[in-house]
Amino acid sequence: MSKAKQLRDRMAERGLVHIMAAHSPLSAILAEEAGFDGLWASGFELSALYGLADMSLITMTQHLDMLRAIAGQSSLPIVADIDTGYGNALNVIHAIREYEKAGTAAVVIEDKTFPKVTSLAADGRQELLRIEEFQGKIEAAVSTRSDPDFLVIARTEALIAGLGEEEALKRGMAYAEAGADMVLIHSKKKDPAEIESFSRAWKGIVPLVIVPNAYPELNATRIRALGNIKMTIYGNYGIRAATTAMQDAFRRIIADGGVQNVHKDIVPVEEIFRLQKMDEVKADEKRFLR
Ligand code: SPV
Ligand code: MG
Repeated sequence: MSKAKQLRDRMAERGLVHIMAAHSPLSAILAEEAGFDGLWASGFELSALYGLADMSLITMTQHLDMLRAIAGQSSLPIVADIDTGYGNALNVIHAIREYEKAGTAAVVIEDKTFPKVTSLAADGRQELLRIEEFQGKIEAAVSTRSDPDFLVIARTEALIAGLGEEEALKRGMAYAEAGADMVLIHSKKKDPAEIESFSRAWKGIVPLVIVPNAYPELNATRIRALGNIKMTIYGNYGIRAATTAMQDAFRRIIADGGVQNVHKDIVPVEEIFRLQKMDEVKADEKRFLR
């Protein structure tokens, strides 16, 4: 069964899937162990991993390289954040071929112009494509996929750009008509009211996806109550959790003048050995090294 089918089946069975951001194979392993339904190959997280802003600075090759490394260490389906699709509809065709070959289950393409500006930044320069042009990109993605279960998710940034609910609904409907399997509606409001209102007003034929980065109170119970949101992506929680843990440990080591205190509060090296599957390596050593 393809990973795309696995993701579709899980959505049908559970009603709502929880997708965790992964910026590395290690974070993907940890997300799988924690019980998530899939992984989000986040542009924001990978950019941050390189110490860069999420502004189309990371190339498709860099993103694909990391995605392949993640796919090699996790059995979870991967939802790839391909930003604007790296250009126009022709770039999208190339991207879909490459992402499908790399083992992706779904892609999210957003209706911003290339190069994009990250969505949550205050005063971000948020320019949107013409609806027809973005429909062309969605149609290109849908007609390029070879696995019919591969999900093409259209993301509208209309609320992020401050264009209001009516424009966001119009865009979402137009993208669903162009063949998108789901519509991702993004918001940077601290209050979930904007997303809840959009979800109640949504009359489209396809389900919704959300990324509750700015409005964390919208938990699974509230999401399920809305009825038409089938996927929730925890878009920057991996890199934020990792940063919190490293900042804390690094600051304590400097403050304490050594690792004598901090070592008790972080995982022992044996836990890293477990994640590296050292037992398998040891068994192979015994078996093959002569
Ligand atoms: C990402 O994780 O790269 C996203 C979500 O696209 S956000 O950064 O909130 O726009
Ligand atoms: Mg992104």
